[in-house]
Amino acid sequence: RILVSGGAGQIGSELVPALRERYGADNVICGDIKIPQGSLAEDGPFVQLDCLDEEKVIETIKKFNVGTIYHLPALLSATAERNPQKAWNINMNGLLIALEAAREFKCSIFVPSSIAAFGPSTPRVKTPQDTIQRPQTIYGITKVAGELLCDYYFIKWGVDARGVRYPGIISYKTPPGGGTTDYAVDIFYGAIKEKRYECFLREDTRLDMMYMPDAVKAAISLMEADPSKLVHRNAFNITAMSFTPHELAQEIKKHIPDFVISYSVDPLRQSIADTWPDSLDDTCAREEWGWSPDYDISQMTKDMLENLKKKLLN
Ligand code: VAH
Repeated sequence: RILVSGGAGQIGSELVPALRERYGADNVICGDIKIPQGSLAEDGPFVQLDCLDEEKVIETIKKFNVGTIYHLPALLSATAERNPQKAWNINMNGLLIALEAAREFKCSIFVPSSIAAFGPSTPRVKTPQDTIQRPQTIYGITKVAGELLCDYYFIKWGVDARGVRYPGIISYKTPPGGGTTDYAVDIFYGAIKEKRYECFLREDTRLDMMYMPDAVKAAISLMEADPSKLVHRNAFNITAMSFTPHELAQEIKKHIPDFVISYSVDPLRQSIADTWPDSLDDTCAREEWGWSPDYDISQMTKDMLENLKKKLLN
């Protein structure tokens, strides 16, 4: 069976249903510290699970005979920067507990990293898979440390740990969760509700992004990949598109011609975004486990507006 820890978060809310669809609802346990509304807790097994509660994590793995863990709990970049000690505790001690459990019970484990794992001294354009990683945000530090810890558990104990460096993820099912890239989610709410959006990043801030269906596909594809073909493990560069707030606003205007974007830069989140790459090179993911995205900026924008309209206007 599969345990998705942090399963009620931004990625988990869409990964859990996709896994249940693929493997059968009863085989996918959603665990989260907060009990979600709706289908996550109704369509299959749900466990109230604090990733820092080692006993409960082990009890859950034994009770459900878990063979694969998707470990998603983390404070995202902006939230983490406001509470670095709490971010270290959740992002690192939560991960250590999951890795120890994976080692003891021979589970495979998916642990997401992020473009935040790169810093200002990293090559910004077509950032290579193997390059310097000296992030200057606590979130990025926990992501690099997480990558190293996962590779350590693989090298030392053979734990089947795999991960991807996610770019900003855009989705309509959950509200934005304290990330720097979340302007690219907020903007759609503003476009539909008020035909305007005040963006907290500069109009020329270029960042890698990905639509949620591709983010979910990447996690499942990597965990189903033939391990003998994996040269890398933690964690693969993956991307789907790279755009600026100005370019995204132009794309939205193709559907809502009188949409207006304005800018009121948030120094904290701008300083975070300025340390991240402009575009990733995801050749290794493509070569080692067949990665390829389905959504580009125009397909994502069309699908986001259609689905968010339904959600907001019903
Ligand atoms: C954040 N959405 O903004 C997350 C992600 C690359 C960004 O890690 O913190």
